[in-house]
Amino acid sequence: MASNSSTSIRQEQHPLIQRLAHCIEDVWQTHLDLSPYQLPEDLGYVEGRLEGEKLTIENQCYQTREFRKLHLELAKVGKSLDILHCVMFPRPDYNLPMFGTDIVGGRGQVSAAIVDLSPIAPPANPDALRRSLPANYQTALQDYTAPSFSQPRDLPPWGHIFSEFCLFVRPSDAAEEEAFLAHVRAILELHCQLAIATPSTPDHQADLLAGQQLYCSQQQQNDKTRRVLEKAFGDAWAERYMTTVLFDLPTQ
Ligand code: BLA
Repeated sequence: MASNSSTSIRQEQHPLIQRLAHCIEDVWQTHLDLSPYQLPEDLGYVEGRLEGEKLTIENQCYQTREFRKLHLELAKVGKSLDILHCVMFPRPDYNLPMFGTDIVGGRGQVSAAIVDLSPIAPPANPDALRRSLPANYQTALQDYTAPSFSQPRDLPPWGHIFSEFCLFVRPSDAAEEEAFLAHVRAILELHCQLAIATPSTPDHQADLLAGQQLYCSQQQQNDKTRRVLEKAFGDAWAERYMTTVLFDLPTQ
């Protein structure tokens, strides 16, 4: 599945990132029927260097019956920063949450590891702050015990898009890295299994698109991601990349 170039960047990355990338591909291939997805122009493999260190980005993208876009990105900034980013965008005629994970590490240490199934459908109760997860996801996640970590991290102000089950930590040792990997695998397997069992319901598309729109506009406010991209590629390129590759919306 991986191209030769992605094999090469991967071999240089933090071991947790290598293992998580392999895990995501494995779960996708096992549970889903993958077709290719064309990224805008040639944004599959990108290298940039404006100030400071070289940034290399490698993207893999697929689509399936239920998902408009499955995106796995690996990025490397010089020798100091390794990044894994993955988002699964549902088609708007499927009432599914948004799976997202991000790992940021470097120099042997992971500083941020986050995974969530984020709610997209309008809240069941109009006064509720959060959008809501489908009932079968809610039940499955309530029944599942997530591992605990010694260094939980606080979400930034734009992070209200994430669910109550969101896990955001700084793994403190090899055992916690292992626990994070196992947790992402469990969440991803659950998601793939529930997604393929979910029927298409075309009548809620506008609401579900609005939910995805909110998710993307909040993620686009992540200044830490934006700054890394701006330093290597400039402001306009970073804006285009964040809105067309990382957090784009269906063109319809
Ligand atoms: C944090 N993301 C970060 C950080 C960097 C990046 C440098 C700061 C690390 C830290 O605080 O320890 C950089 N992430 C990137 C770059 C890309 C990337 C350059 O994906 C891509 C090229 N981010 C996501 C997704 C989620 C996410 C899908 O892309 C969640 C599902 C979350 N990343 C996320 C959060 C933070 C973060 C919540 C912490 C932000 C903060 O504390 O302000």
